[in-house]
Amino acid sequence: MLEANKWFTEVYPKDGAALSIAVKAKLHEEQSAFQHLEIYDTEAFGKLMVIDGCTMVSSRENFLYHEMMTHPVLYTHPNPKTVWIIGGGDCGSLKEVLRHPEVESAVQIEIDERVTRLAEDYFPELCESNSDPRAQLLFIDGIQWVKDAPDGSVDVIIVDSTDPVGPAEGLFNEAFYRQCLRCLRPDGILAQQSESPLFHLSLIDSMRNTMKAAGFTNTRTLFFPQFIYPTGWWSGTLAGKGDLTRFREADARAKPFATRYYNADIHRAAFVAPEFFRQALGQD
Ligand code: AG3
Repeated sequence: MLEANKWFTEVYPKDGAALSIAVKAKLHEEQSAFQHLEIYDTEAFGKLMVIDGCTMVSSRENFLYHEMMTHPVLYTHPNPKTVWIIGGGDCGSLKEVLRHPEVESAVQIEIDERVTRLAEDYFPELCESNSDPRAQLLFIDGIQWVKDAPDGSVDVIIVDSTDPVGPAEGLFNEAFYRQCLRCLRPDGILAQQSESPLFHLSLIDSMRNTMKAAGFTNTRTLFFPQFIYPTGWWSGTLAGKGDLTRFREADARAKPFATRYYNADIHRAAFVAPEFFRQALGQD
């Protein structure tokens, strides 16, 4: 018999499903100024961070998300020198971005400083590049940051947010995308986590339409597994004015750092859309 209190469960009420992870102990719990934060020690997934009841990061498999939210967009961009990460407080995306030697500056703009402080305590491996001289960690509202930033001041913006409810809601609308487009240089690319292709197809559709309404000419969605997120299958969506099928393949094949999921063949494969997705949303 399994005891109820041995399990962390995230319920997806609209989808008639739930995910449970066996836990050894709850290590931390607090209400920050923005959200409810929990850290668990789990039986099989290492540490687990939960925000407002939603799984965010596990030690065992966060590499999938963090590699796929960073390397595909950075090897699509012809020459990414400056990168902003909106959200991403656990610092996992920042760490992957900084593996690229051509990146000269990476700014993480996280609204909730407590997420980063907890990551430093419980996921130190994600924070190991925080003291890189190219890194800047800001604890301010990303929406305000893009509003205030000068035109054409960044090459890649990565939106590494929670689900589009609560503090992250304003990161999925036309006004935000317009500001991102204004801040991007001509070859610039916006990359945003875009939820589950199976559960959230209409969200992905509306994100892509909203990106286009904001002035981006091209969008492209990529797919990757993520066990702890709804359906275990996740996506990221790129938006740009340039050709998003470009790929610095030779650079990706010769990447000067190790990865556990991403490689040049995964890059090509990840952008291949399943049939139901193409039928609903079109080819790109
Ligand atoms: N950001 C996407 C998390 C979405 C999870 N949703 C859920 N469990 N319902 C993850 C942040 C990693 N840096």
